Amino acid sequence: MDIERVQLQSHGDHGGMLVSLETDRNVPFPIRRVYYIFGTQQGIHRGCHAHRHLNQLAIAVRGSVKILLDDGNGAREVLLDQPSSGLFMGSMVWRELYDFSDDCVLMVLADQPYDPTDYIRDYAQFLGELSDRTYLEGVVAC
Ligand code: T46
Repeated sequence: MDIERVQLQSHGDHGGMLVSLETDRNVPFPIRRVYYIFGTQQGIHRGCHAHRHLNQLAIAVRGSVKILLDDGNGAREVLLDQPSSGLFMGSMVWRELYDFSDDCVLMVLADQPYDPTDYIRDYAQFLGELSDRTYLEGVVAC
């Protein structure tokens, strides 16, 4: 699965902490966009889609959230609850976000501008596009 936990170095002392995000140092892509999600109500699920091309790094800079990740071959759940811990999510990974704490602020760095046509919002369509890709890769390999 094209996901990875990224441990972010914290700088600081008893006076406070600082985490720096830098392309090619601890962010594995050129940063083209930053957005953050906050004020999510209890019981709400966000996401519920995959991206055809987009790569992202998500960090719970405050509070916590759970993310279900599914690449069509299996699913796993990741808890983000530390500002020093990031989650890289590559393209063609279905994601659902839930159990947001009241104070959660989830910051996301992305390697592309916002593009609604990059979203796959239907799970059956997601599985279909995955199998199309697998077939085409097999053809190229021959
Ligand atoms: C993802 C998860 C973790 C914009 O105008 N610009 C943006 O850059 C984004 C991300 C969203 N929007 C608008 C589009 C919608 O009207 O903000 C509204 C909420 O977006 P969405 O329903 O896509 O939000 P989430 O929380 O379901 O998903 C977002 C990202 O879209 C997605 O890429 O991986 O956060």
